[in-house]
Amino acid sequence: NSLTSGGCPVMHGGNTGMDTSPTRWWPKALNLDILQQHDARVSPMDPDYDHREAVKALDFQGVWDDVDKLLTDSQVWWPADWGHYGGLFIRLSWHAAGSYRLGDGRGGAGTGNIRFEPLNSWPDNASLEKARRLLWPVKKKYGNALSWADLLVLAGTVAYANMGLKVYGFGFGRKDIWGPEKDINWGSDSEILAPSNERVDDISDADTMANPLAASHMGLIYVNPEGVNGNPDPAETAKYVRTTFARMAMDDEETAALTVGGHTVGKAHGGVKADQVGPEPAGAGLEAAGFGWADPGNDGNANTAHTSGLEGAWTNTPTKWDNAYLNLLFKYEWEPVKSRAGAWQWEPIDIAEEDKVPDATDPSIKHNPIMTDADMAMKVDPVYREICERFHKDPDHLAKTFARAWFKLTHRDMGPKANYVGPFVPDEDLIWQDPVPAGPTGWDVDAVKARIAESGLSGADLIATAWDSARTYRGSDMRGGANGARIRLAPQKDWAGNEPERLARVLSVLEPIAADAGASVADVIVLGGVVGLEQAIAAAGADVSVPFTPGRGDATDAQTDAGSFDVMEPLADGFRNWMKDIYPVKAEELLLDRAQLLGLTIAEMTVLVGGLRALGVNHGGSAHGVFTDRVGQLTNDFFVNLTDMGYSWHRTDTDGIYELRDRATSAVKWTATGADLVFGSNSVLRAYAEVYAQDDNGEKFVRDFVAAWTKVMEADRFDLA
Ligand code: HEB
Repeated sequence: NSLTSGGCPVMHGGNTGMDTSPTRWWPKALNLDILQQHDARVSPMDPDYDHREAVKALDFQGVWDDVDKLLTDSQVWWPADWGHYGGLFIRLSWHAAGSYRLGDGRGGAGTGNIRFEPLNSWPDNASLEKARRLLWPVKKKYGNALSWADLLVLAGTVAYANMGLKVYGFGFGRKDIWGPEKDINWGSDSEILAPSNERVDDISDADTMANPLAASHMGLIYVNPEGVNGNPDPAETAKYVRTTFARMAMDDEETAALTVGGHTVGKAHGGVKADQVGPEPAGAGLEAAGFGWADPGNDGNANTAHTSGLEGAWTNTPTKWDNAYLNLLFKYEWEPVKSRAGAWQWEPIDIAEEDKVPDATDPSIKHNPIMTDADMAMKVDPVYREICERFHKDPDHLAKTFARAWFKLTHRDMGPKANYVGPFVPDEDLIWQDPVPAGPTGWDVDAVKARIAESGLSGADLIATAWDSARTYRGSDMRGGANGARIRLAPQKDWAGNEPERLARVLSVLEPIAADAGASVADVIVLGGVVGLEQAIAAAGADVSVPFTPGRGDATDAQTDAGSFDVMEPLADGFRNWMKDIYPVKAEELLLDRAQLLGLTIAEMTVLVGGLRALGVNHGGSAHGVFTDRVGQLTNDFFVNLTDMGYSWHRTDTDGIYELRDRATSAVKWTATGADLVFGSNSVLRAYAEVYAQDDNGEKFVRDFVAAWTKVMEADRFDLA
């Protein structure tokens, strides 16, 4: 501690480094930071700034043209290979987008997070900080309307178009963040680039990699280019390519197209031995100006740059979209050799002079083309090989498949098409966008409310069904939610978390009501929640109405990629006090994770849990955490009783289940889970629970509950913005 050490005369009482967090002594305590990111105090923009509106005024063609000009405007401080930044910009876009994982929807290009740690300083992202610096004049010129997040993926798209690919389209509309994303678990590896063994159970089976991780090492976007744990063996690498790309929602054909198309342009950079390279940006001195990986061998020419340690280009036409990659891959036998920097790569045996690659600085010098172990996997793995042989014979098929896969790669975490802005948005609906048709709005809301109220469904039925339909939403990739009413389709209707029998019974009542009124089922499910809540509020003696905005649509089976919805299945829902199984992760951690995906604040999570307990909507009707004698009324009893010292808390023989006993009589009054008691035991959550337990906040509790509830119900209403 600088206050007590060394007698330094400078007052240093603030925690200004990363190593002095005041809570570091209790690493197992619940860390609520993930609910406190990107809030109003963090953003430098005016409070009324709305990026979704601002981006609409962007000069889209102007940005495109300016990026296009930049491609061949080589700068002395980072000269372009062959005078063309296309390869570098494409790698920037790909690494920005490629951190996405389907499992929890986190990662990806959507927030511009590659500008911040850890991604900014990951070894795999070396030199991409230079690519962003090259793009800065465009960002500076177009200002607020052009987010970094958009520019990062636009750059590679413009580059492909410039080099001759017919690109599929581009949507603007990504919103920047202003600091590291704290919610993403990138793995628990002991160090950056730790052996893959730390994240797989069985190194020969890539599918045993810890979920939802989608890279073979901490610090890489996908796989080790030199081979599994650095040992060249394309058949083994193929398994890791398949697993990591599948976890990013890419099938074999898309994966092959991306790999082939990616390495059709640009080069790898192995200037000096790895141990001579300077520290990454976050570890470098101030005078590095935000750059990292200083390379002592760099003499100011492009051909001395260092990035990955592999060295060379894949084709002899590295600034053109063409079929040269597959021509060379299939024409020659390849052998593993060490690059000048000491990395494993593959080079052709007995290559003809005309197939050699001109040097990036001096075209009179010729080099062997190279392949990474992952490129060789395209030839060695039988499935990839068959796909690549087809691409080789039919370059048009490759171009089309690649263009679509590139669009998916760079837009996958933007949610539905309603979030795309600008003139380059393709018309076609794509299944991975989870399309939802617009829903009717002209119907009589009050009449439908009356029919729901008379339908015989209980408040708990209505509230639980509405909650279940909406709780799948995840802000990480803007998928899920109540819109589309996919809860009535496979696979969701059969998820254990949705209590399939109860759900079928409730839907059989609500669907005819929707049909009669000309409303969507999606709207009527949410409206059912409104009816149930308003009854529960009235029963508690309060008078607060619950907002409702119609217009949700009903998706069809044909609009639903059932396979890609499997990852959306809730395996736990702390809001309904349920876990499908016993997991190594605690109930309260799963609750926190879900609250973050729903975009909730700590207060919103707290008020929702307490309110839902009082409403008696636990999964399977369980009584855990229902600390009230008037179940079904929207009261703050959960918080009042949680904070009441009249009860003592006890573990039971069942792991994760607790008892609350009356101190006077020792009688068991209630039972609870960690997702209940954490609101009384964790110091931060207790502070929030006390707010809602207070005598003066009974009405605030109801108002806050309704606001948080409505936020969840409308989380996916991008059509309203
Ligand atoms: Fe790549 C580059 C690896 C995929 C695109 N890559 C590169 C490199 C490496 C790699 C190592 C070098 C770097 C330097 O600079 O040094 N990749 C890889 C792997 C994979 C990949 C392992 C998996 C399979 N890529 C990919 C994709 C894409 C790409 C998918 C897109 C689409 N890359 C790329 C580019 C480049 C690279 C463009 C170049 C850069 C320059 O030029 O700078």
